Amino acid sequence: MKKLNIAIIGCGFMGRTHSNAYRRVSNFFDLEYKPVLKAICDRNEEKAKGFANQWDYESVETDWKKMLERDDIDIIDICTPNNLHAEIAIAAAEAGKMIVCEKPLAMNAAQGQTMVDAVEKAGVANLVSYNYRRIPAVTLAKNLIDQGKLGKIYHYRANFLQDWTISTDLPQGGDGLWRLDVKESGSGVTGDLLAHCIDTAIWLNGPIKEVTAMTETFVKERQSVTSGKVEPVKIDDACAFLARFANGSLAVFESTRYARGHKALYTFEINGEHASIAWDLHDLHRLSWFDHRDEGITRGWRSIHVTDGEHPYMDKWWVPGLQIGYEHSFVHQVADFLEGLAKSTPVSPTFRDALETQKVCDAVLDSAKSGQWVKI
Ligand code: SOE
Repeated sequence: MKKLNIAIIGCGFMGRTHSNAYRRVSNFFDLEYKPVLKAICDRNEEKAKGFANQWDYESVETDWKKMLERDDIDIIDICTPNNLHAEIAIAAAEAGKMIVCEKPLAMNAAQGQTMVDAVEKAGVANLVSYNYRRIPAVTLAKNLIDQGKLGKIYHYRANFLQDWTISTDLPQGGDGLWRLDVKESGSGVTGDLLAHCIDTAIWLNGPIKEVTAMTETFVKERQSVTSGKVEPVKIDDACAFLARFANGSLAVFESTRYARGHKALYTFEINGEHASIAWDLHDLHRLSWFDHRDEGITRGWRSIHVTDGEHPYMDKWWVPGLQIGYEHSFVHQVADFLEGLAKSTPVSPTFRDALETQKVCDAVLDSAKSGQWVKI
């Protein structure tokens, strides 16, 4: 196995999911490359040292620019708040590093375009972390659709519901809470949660042509962790939009952080001429399937326990019937990326693929402002 040296920037939740993926991938997948946790970077030195200790990183940096100067780093993995993605990715591309970037690609599509230009000019491998594609039940949905089993698709429906920002006492900015500060996040649920739904939707059902949206900011002011002052909240707390796909199907998308009782309820349902598919992140190892071609007397919704060796990725794990979970989607993502490197083929979603999602997010936010349908 050839060693591939990884440097992650950011020790938050995503820094952990990515570290775990690089650590475990070679134990389960037969690959040409073996990731080595070479360096971890965070502005907060104590935090970076603690993280390095826990995950066994060989070195610590507090300035990400130092990582780019190092010859012993092959992949820069960006797990920072969204406002840093572009600057780091462009500099990393210019330094000739391969790049993995957390979603959403950028603060907006114009910025995303500069990132696409940079990686394509430098010719470096690149990937955006839309991990839900690589949950076996979701990949199975993709395979069934690509085999034409649903026939013509009429409807796409997706939700991503949370409830963690309902308290008016929650401040904005800083660790974890940067998602509430528009200067660091670019948007609220649209870029954070709907971006996942849009990425999956485009992957499963093709391009989105136009959207009409509404957004709401329920809590108008929050204390800023950075300034200490009460400042206006400029993100979308909730967003709902309608969309038309290029294949003629109609879609409804909804996301909020104010759905009391829901922590991370990502669901989608697709209705085709012959069959329908439904999936739910809280039951992620199952795919619901209804096939109108089944014999009438036993026709009904089936719940497929996606744990068989024939199911996507599952032959790499345990034995049929035993489940895997959320963190494995990141392991699959790294496995696919490393396989792409071995074959010198781009692995989706590349920066260019993720730019499509970013364009839809921009159109959704524009439509919510103008009250008009917006074409992508
Ligand atoms: C927000 O709570 C969040 O952590 C997102 O940032 C992730 O992308 C999503 O997968 C889970 O929720």
